[in-house]
Amino acid sequence: MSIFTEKLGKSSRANESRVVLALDLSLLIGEKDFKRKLLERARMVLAEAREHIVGVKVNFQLLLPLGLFDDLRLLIEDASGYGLPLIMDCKLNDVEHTNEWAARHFFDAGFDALIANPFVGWRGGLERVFSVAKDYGGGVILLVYMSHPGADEGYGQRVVNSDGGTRFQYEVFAEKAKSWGANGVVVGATQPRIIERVSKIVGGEIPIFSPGIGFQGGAISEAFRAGTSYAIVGRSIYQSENPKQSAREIKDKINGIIG
Ligand code: NUP
Repeated sequence: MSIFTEKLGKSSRANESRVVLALDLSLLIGEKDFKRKLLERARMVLAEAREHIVGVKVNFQLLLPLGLFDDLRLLIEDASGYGLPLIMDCKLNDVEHTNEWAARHFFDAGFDALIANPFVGWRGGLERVFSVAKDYGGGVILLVYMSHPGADEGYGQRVVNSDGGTRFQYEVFAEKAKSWGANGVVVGATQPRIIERVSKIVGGEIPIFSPGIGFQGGAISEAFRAGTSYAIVGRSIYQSENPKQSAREIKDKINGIIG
């Protein structure tokens, strides 16, 4: 078991939560003092929501303006001080030497896991990312089916098997997640039937992370009944007037479903 998986389990039990906070606050460049305000707001939302979440996911909205080894460090230190694992949503999608370089930077900076795109394949694609993650005790979470409508054009296309039959691309990716030793898969909360199918393939061995709740139209109840393990929630928490209360409500709703 990776250190990431252990840390995630521990914080989930401690906070009784299955909610990963997507901290995607954004301020426009040019707004006066925008970097300082962005960092302050992000730290404030995290401090408010911390007891009700299981981890934090960071995306370009914070990475680009704050910088991995600059101001973002303060947020990384906050999350780690709260015992919350940090996921970098970089969706690695390049050739090996670039992927490996990025992965090393993210793990060195204190991230516990990163998200990668299985479309690039194993050899010369993600193989070294998995081995670097192992060296750090970090996790790799694979995109299996994204939450937006256009996901059907790639993850949802039919692919031909060696025997001439067809199946869905996401079914192949769910199998790869198992054989590559992924620490999680992403399946959009907007696709409960696909969550159910992926859940059958990964068979409880790999947690399913589902973004797309609320703003993107996904429903907590349908996703968790279908097999989601953790919800990834951004705007419904950080845009709310009371992030603490919103995080708690989402957590309680999930706990009411999974019992
Ligand atoms: O399929 C995906 N859908 C998705 O929304 C994969 C993702 N990583 N995300 C991310 O999850 C998205 O970039 C954002 O950081 C978060 C969802 O945010 P929200 O829709 O809850 O605000």
